[in-house]
Amino acid sequence: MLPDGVTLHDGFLDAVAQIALVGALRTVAAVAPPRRMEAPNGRRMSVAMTSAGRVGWVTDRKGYRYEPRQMNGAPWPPIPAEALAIWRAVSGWDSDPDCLLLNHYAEGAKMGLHRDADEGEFAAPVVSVSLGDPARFRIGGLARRDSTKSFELRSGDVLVMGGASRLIWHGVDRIRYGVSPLLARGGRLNLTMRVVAG
Ligand code: MD3
Ligand code: FE
Repeated sequence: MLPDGVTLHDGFLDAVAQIALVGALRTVAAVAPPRRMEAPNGRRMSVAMTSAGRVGWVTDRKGYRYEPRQMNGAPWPPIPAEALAIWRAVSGWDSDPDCLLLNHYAEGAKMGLHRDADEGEFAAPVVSVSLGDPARFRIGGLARRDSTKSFELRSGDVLVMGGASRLIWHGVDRIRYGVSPLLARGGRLNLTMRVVAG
């Protein structure tokens, strides 16, 4: 059983759609290369991240925030049409996201338990798409100390986090590196689409 507001579309993307989406994300990464950014505590994240859209999510010693430009001053690339089509199919939200956050997990990368609370519109859901190697995803409750459970996210799965679950704690314990043939260098891509401006 998933918490209220969480919808897992198991195997939403077939192999052909996954390959097309990876191709579109390669274009994003060419314009805005994923970086392992510094958290406010000074530790570098193991996940390499980049963005597309009006704003991108960044972190450094100063904190977490959304910025209209990359570190080099260039704007973020547009959100690919293939990703917008997924948002329009599953989000139930009547406008498009203004940020796509792209996470790359190389062998050994993980993401600690956190909440996504830097956005300006918590009524809108977050839509996540998993590509490549499977991940052990951990999900808790609205309070940090709430009990957690975990399940596997596989290539082609689409997860919608909305309503009562929009601000729950979640993270990625580990990936099972080398399982999926989708990405040439292995690893996992996760993209999340968000509404940052209200
Ligand atoms: C639950 N990414 O980028 S996606 C993130 O697999 C993030 O890369 C993970 O957490 C990943 O912030 C998990 C699933 C997900 C995305 C957004 C959420 C779960 C969420 C927002 C609220 C609650
Ligand atoms: Fe998150």
